[in-house]
Amino acid sequence: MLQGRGRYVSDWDLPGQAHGHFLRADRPHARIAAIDTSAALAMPGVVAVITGADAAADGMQSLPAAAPMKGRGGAELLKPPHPMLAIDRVRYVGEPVALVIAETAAQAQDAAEAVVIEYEDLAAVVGAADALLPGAPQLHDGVPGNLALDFAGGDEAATSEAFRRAARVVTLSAYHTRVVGNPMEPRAGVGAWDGATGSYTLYACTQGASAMRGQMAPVLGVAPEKIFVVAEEVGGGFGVRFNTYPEYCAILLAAKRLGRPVKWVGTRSEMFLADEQARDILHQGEIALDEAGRILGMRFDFTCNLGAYLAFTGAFVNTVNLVNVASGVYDVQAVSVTARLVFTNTIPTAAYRGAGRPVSSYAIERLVDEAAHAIDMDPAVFRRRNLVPNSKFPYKIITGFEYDCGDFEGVLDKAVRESDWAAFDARRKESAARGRLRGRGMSAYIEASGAGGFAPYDQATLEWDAEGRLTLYAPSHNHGQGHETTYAQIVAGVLGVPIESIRLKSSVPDRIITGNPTGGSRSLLGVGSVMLLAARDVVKKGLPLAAEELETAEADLEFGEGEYRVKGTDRRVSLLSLVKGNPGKLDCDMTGQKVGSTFPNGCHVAGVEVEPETGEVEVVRYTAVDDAGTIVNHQIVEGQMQGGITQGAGHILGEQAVYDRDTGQLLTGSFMDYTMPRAILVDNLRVLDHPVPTQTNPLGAKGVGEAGVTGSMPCIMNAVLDALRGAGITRFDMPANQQRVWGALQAAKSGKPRAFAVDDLPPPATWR
Ligand code: MCN
Repeated sequence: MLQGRGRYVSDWDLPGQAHGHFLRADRPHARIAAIDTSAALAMPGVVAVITGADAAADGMQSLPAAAPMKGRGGAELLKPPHPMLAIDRVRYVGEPVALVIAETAAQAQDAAEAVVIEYEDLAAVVGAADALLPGAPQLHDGVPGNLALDFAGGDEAATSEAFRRAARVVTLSAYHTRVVGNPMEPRAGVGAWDGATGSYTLYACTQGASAMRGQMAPVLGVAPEKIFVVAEEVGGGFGVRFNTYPEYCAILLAAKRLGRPVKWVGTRSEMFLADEQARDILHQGEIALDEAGRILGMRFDFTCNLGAYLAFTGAFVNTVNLVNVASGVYDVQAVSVTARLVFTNTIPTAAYRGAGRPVSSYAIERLVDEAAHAIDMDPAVFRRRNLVPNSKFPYKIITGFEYDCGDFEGVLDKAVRESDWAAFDARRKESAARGRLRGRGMSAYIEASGAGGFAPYDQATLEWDAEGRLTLYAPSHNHGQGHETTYAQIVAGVLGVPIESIRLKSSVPDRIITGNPTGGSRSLLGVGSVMLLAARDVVKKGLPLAAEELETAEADLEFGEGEYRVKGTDRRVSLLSLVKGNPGKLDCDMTGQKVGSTFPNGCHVAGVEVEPETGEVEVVRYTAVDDAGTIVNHQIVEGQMQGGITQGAGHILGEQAVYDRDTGQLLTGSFMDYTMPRAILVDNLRVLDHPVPTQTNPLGAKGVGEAGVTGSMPCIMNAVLDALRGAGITRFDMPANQQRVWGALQAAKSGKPRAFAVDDLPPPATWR
């Protein structure tokens, strides 16, 4: 990378390649009456135009989707077909309708304008709540009322009973705004077909080849082993590079049809219309309290916007990840979660850093804060009173999951201490003296990381070269998480070889490594654990070789610092000399056992200042105390937390994808309209470890890649509202952008306060 030799997807060029351009739907919902490609085919350089009908004629199938949980009464998730190129009907602005292939990318783009599509417009709906209304436009045959799944988790009866006993009930509804992932590298792909072996190769920006292979195999109608996915540098993933996409399948089909590679490089504007988006969830929450401020029960109802089709992880984020930590860090056994997964005429939504857990954490931690304020109790004291005490681990939560270990009390106490929580009034006064409103917010979050149920196991391969350099092959892809460093640290730590002699590779041509891609903050505890086991296996394999070399029994040997020693003597042989003398014998191919979920948790405290004249919010202090289990590399963990916290701050303070309700167009389709967070968004950010190692994986590690987002979103919003309370505002919700904050302040000043938050929704029937 430093020498400029890093290869992103658009850096790959294959001999004889043609270039593709996708013609996309310019309207949200319409029947395709006819497509005329004749003028386009006559344009200079044009090789072919492929439509949905062509793909269907070639036997191409729907993109698949995971169905992790059933709905009420065992109902199945409804999965309508998701074609790679629209057939008969388009359902969102940006949906690929045709792939134009030409000798150059510019020729393909020009020719796309000559494709004539005759549409018959249909009524469209972009909001999930609207799509559920009687008479709403219907997106798919076989999905009545646009409802893909009516999901219920937890214990509804126990929860209702807790609410009947409550001395006080506090409610909070919120809309979790829709966001665009926006990795730095716009999506691109180069597809190739090898007729001799009947196999496809795809160069793609991906978080891991195995997921892509598994998802594309049923679409293309080949075994997963017939698909190779290559990715060297990937400019960011953030969850939206986890799944395969229609475009990837279409360029592979095109490569097969034409017998030559096809390359497509998306633009930033295209990514606003073509990458999976995230969140867009309306929720309603309710908490039941007793006289002493103890939580008796909580219930949440989510209305989740799936977009026009079910993305592979679309149902996952809105079911499993909304219930797996439904009671948060609190000792409460009466919790229920319901969610309705709804189709609308928008871009499909899917996993995005946190993948449902930030939504769950936001619902819990905003509600808990609201409850503390409602009973006039310090939010830190209220939380402390309700935490799962250390004496109760392992703690089984009502939705079936188990927190194996933790020290929630110690984490919160440390956050209170380190953030100087008690001296807040002095800081508030000091800010007020400068004309600024100051607020303090807390969140005590927990999330499930790591189960990685998409692959049967994780594989790691360790291969030595003749010079004693080691290459590690992993199924997970590194695109900013520092795997080259941490996996190498783990292996070097066991083998005692120089860390700089270790290389990491994943997603390489002609090699299939089974396992989970990068996602769910599981790479360290899943793949990292297998690296540890593989390194230990190398030491074991070297034992007979060392014994032979030293003419002694294996039992007389010990291994440390890269050498085998005859115990109690100075006779020794280095691992590297055995590697060089026995080519291939010390390579290792290891498959690890499936690891379970881990439960990273923490307590975050944010201090914000609001400038009343402009509505600008600044995060002026942030203290994060996190339990990520055993830490392999603090600097990397700190970087991951900084990134996650800033990403969460970006979502709260500005990011929002907005659709026009009337036209179904994405109004925030470029960086002119969509606020991307900046690195400087969170000032004075401190990340402190509070490790409680888990027994659920050999490393004792818990995931960190997403925890920052899960912790920071409710924390910062709680702080903003706390600041606004100083101006008499009691209800406000994300996005806390300048315009909305200023609007709320102006309304409060004028004596006609307006709620900059969703209205309280009528309670779902099952709650009463
Ligand atoms: N680590 C550690 N000690 C721990 C836990 C983790 O040293 N106790 C290290 C790991 O070795 C690894 C890093 O921290 O180098 C992150 O590890 P982990 O929590 O296992 O997460 P993953 O590597 O699986 O990364 C996935 C996670 C996800 S799901 C998203 S989304 C995300 C994220 O990581 N996308 C990112 N962080 C990102 N960072 C960058 N720069 N770019 C993205 O797209």
